[in-house]
Amino acid sequence: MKITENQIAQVNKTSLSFHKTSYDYIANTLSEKGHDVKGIIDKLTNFQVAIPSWALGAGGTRFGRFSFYGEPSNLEQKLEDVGLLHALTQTAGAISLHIPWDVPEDYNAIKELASSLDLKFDAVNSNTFQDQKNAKESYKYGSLSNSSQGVREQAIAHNINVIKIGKKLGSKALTVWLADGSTFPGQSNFQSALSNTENSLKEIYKNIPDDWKLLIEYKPYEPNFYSTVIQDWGTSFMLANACGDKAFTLVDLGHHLPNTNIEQIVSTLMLKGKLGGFHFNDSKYGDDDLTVGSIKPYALFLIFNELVYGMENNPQNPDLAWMIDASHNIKDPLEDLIQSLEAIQEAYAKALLVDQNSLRTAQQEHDVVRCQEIIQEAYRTDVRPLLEKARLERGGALQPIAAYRALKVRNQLLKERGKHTQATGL
Ligand SMILES: [Mn+2]
Repeated sequence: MKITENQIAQVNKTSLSFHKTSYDYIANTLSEKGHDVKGIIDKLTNFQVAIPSWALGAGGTRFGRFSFYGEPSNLEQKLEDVGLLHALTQTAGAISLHIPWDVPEDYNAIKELASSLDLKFDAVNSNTFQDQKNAKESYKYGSLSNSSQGVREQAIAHNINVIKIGKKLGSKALTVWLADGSTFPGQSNFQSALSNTENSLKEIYKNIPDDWKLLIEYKPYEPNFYSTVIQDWGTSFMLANACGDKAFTLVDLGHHLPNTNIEQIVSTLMLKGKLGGFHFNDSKYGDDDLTVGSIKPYALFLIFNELVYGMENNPQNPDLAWMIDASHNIKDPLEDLIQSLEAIQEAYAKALLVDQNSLRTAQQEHDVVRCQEIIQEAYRTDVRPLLEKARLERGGALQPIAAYRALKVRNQLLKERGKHTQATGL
């Protein structure tokens, strides 16, 4: 299934007049306050977030999985789904593949399909947290950190193979997330596990092309419940430094213990030029993988405030790889992703409204109340008409969820693919 610009234009007709009224109001108000509204719209238009191939099916928990039907069952259909999201939102212009779930059979055909849908290939992801069929070694007790050299070598070889696949597709980064760690005290020697991981990452790093990045993701717990080898940003930062200039830390919002000040982590890493990638989701308790902005929208805004500050003031930090890394246990995955994309754009737009000069002055004058007023003035602005305008200018839907429903997308997918298709993923 493909959504045409004409279909979207038809659906947009019903809300065009309301959009004009609300956009004119906010554009005039912001202009009067000295904001460059066109500049903000341009930034929103250029902000593209990758969709991971594993987020297109119903997620699940270890207790059960409830399909939403019509799920993509092969790589072509996964690309089609991201194409649908991109057509509606104009902000999902990339897909992030997971190896071995998404190894293309025909590289040229896949690349052609992607370009026909206006999609790029974002970071490729390796998988050493599951055993693959016919694998010689098992990752039960870790991969890059494993005390067995044979296991480490298998995991390193897998990552090098993922780089090769990514190169053929035009991808520019490898993301490594390890499930390595221990579940019981005494099970693992912390120092050996960390040294092994560092040495393994250095071997992988040797194969990172010059125009690529190695993104090292961290997580405090789960699937191991006592220790994780790369447990926090500090460990990831240390390993990235040990590897070299092309290695960076990747921040996943859900990979923090409750109440961690993530915006400060973002700020520190950007100052040091070592923030390479970002995974969006939201959580109440742990790595809940909920819709972005559904639980803590203010925290998301504060994080974006630091990202915007870093993008404007830290030329030492490279462009970031943005991706949604969420699960959808009980929602239509595509609707959930649309909501996440909207929340990301909303937080970004609000962060762009923070009056950085006034904030700097208020900070220097130690006017704490004024500092808060400046931040919250931006947060309280309803920026949704700006998002609508950015989508409209690129031929997207004014109201993507409403359009998705009006065009009966899930019904159509169900008809084309059948009820019981199942996507690979988490
Ligand atoms: Mn992640």
